Amino acid sequence: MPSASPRYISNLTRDTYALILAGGRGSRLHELTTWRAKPALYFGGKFRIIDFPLSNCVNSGIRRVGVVTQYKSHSLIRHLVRGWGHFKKELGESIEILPASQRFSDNWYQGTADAVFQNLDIIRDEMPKYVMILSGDHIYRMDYGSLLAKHVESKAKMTVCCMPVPIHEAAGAFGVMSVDNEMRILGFEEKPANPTPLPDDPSRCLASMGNYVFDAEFLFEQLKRDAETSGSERDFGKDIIPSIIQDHPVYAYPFNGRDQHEVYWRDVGTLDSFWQANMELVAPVPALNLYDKRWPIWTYQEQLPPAKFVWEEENRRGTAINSVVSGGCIISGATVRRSLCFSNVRVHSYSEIDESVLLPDVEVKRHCKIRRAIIDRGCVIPEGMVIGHNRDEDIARGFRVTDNNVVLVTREMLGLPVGY
Ligand code: ADQ
Ligand code: ADP
Repeated sequence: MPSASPRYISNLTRDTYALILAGGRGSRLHELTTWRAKPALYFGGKFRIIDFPLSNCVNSGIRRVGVVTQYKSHSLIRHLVRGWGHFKKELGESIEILPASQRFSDNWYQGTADAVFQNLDIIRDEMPKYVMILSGDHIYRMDYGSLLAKHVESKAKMTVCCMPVPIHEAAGAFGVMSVDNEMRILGFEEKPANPTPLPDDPSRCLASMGNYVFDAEFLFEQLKRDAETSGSERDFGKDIIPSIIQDHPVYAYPFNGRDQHEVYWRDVGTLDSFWQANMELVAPVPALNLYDKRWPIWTYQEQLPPAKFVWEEENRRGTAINSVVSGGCIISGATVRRSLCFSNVRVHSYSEIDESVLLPDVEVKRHCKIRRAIIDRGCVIPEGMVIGHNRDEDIARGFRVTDNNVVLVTREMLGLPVGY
């Protein structure tokens, strides 16, 4: 007998429409998001960031999803069409791409609430009982079924996912809330300079993850009211939440990870945090489990030959240690340590790669030395180039070097034509 699937479709998830907000600019990722929106950014050896909320939806049994796009959406849309285009309308499944199409006004989406408001008719057509609004920017595994169950059980009109975060990390970065013993939200401030600490832990506060569940009718009413309110920035964190917590039951839902063991949630908003979060994955036992068959992370997968390691002679050993290497890669006579090689990466003889993230289609020619670097898609690193060993030299070459000495190299910086 096959074992019962741990994934299930409950009435709650069936009655839910999820809207993933994927329009963010991600400006602190600099040249890495010049050509792609942050949710389209590569992550973890073969994924894109958007694959995480999308996989959470599918694994939780939510099969009706809209993805709201705006900024530099070409790469994102291509990925969605290739990787997520197989949903079948006849089976009640759909993934719809909702671009800022200026359908109701001359404006692009203003805040996050406006991005939802401008798609109200599309959501209404689906007649969901619950609408889940998810950030497309974060890496985590979460069973949205438990969140929906809690939302219904507490008779909330809106539920906000939250987690305790050190005060210094939350200040100016997250929405921060205070709650009563039942987790009803009593106060909410969007990105306060001085967040209110938790009553039992002065070093931490309760931060919003930017993921919300609404009773559908309540959401529709509030979005209409907000659209008629002058001075509103049309944003969930700035406008909607603070304006409803007094008169309506709005609850906080603490995020516990996929299975209570893994409280992993990352906002890879900067080059340093992007590099760091990728590095965490090459640890012998990473905090994020990508190998859990019960919670697969789905993505677009090109048909590629297996990764190959060529050891030609004693001083040309093709090896990768504590690294992840994707399909289509050939590591020939080179050493790769604590690094991630995305699809189709080539590393040639006598080169050494340490603590680096090599995005798809990168080629490293012979005799290169690369350390603490993010090499953008399609870069060809010329023979003998040394990266990440001399800060001044890297800056002089036009590479971007962070305060933490992480080096970003793009095709443009190498003088290669863009638009690979
Ligand atoms: P931020 O992440 O700073 O704070 P925002 O920049 O509005 O809020 O982005 C939220 C999500 O919406 C992101 O996934 C982004 O890509 C997307 N997005 C932003 N503007 C959009 C637009 N016009 N159209 C489509 N998509 C858009 C929010 C909350 C905080 C919370 C943090 C957690 O406001 O309260 O603490 O998320 O990261
Ligand atoms: P290097 O500069 O390290 O010598 P090469 O591109 O010459 O790099 O490739 C070295 C080795 O990698 C080859 O001898 C072969 O074993 C393997 N290799 C390269 N390309 C392919 C390929 N298309 N299919 C299979 N193996 C390949």
